[in-house]
Amino acid sequence: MSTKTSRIPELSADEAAAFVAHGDIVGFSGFTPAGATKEIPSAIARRAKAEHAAGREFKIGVVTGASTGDSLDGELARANAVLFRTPYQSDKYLRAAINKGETRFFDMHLSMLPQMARYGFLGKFSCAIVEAAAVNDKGEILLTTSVGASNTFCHIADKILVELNEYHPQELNGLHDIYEPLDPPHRREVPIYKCSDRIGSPVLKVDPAKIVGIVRSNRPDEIGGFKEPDAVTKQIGENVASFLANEIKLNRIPREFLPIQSGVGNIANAVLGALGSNPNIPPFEMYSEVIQDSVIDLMRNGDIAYASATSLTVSPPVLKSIYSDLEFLKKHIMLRPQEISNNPEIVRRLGIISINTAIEVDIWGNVNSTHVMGNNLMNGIGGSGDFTRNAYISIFTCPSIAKDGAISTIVPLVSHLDHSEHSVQAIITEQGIADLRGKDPVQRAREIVMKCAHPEYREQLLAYLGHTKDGHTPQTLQTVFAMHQAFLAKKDMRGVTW
Ligand code: 0RQ
Repeated sequence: MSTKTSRIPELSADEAAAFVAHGDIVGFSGFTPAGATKEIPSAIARRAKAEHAAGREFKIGVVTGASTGDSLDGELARANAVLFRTPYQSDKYLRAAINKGETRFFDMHLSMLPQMARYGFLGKFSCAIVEAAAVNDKGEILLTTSVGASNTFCHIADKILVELNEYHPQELNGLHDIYEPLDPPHRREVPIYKCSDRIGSPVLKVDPAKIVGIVRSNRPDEIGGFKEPDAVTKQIGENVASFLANEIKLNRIPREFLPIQSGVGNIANAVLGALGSNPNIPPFEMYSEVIQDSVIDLMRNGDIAYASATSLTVSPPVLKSIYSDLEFLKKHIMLRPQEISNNPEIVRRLGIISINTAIEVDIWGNVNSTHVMGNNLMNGIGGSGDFTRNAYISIFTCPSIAKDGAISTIVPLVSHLDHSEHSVQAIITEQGIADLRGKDPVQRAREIVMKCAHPEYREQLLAYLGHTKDGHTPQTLQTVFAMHQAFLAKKDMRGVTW
């Protein structure tokens, strides 16, 4: 693409921030810290602080692809500049503001965010602020390490500010595939039949008249490293790998295997590592939302053949190493809008095996991915629902205990519900594998307690199950939250009697 930008003014970050007013709804690029804007949100935070110091209100609606980095969520939260936030976050300052009720947060399936924004359900977007590796007078924008919802934000916002980050080479051209479906009643099928199908444009095309300025930067994504797998996460990973290897043996997964979706974090990293090193699992493809460090290692070893996602969430040293071999990168990786990477139609068509992490799971198979003890938001549902509900096999992983055993992650009833028993097919902890397919509620409960609960909690949970024989799902409403109440009262779920 040409990089001629003589018609677009170059601005300082503070000049760009002046385009954003109190009460505006702003769509920022970024899906995880990958591809998130940095200079302009920091300048908006400075502006908010100055406005507050002068006794004026200044808060904006912050919409992104998913979580972002400290320069966006952290700085804006510390400046008390976030009126509302959606669809996902993982920043400790923002989380605190949300849990204190200072910032409104609504938790959304990530595939739905772009269409809800287009339908007008979230309000009028005044501005899109996106990070780019290149931009030109024709309104072509080459995105960086994520696509997220940037395409939609640029199409629906009144004006666009581009943060031109020279850290990212222009040779990235060819990594992205930008495709936005038409809205009902004109929508057609999304024509992706295998992970590597390319259906859109390598650059984002916008109305050039809407680009009001370019701010130059040169900064890596604010992505931290991962903890090395410990005994528990390693065991969870090995259990997932042996479950899937056995499914191949039983001819329930085709020999050539099916595409994998995997969440982010330390457990997901360990699971991918275990899949890669299991000799009974063939080299596989990923149709996922996030590509993290472990995927790149597995790709170099030939264990992962291809990965389609919406973000390249790798640590700066790993990104540097792949930027030194861009042809390898473009041969094996494609970044798509989150509306496509997480699209339920494609998940169902490709037969994706989804692997996500739970905070707690109940004995019936319901999963809580987002809240601690019913009240406090952790991060959000992210893409876990997009994949789980539509997967070929949907798996949730978690350690059987948290906080040194004071919490059992297996409980009589989840204190918040994100994924219901109807969508969840297997639960895997370091203790074992609960296969819920084809089982009624009582069979599922026995399977989960015996295979997945920590031995310290097994008797207690079985005693709950034996409490009543009433009904199809023999629940006892009077005591169902006794373990949670015990934790709130004495910081320990052990020793509850029914
Ligand atoms: O707390 O950090 O204080 O020790 O929760 O738990 O075990 O380190 O797991 O980092 O993988 O996060 C579900 C939050 C897991 C994440 C969740 C405490 C525990 C620890 C973190 P500490 P771990 P992870 C792809 C798909 C939803 C979105 C999703 C998540 C902290 O995976 O946000 O799946 N998922 N997206 O001690 C109280 C319990 C607990 C508990 C754990 N039962 N009660 N605290 N903890 N269980 C990503 C995207 O969509 C972008």
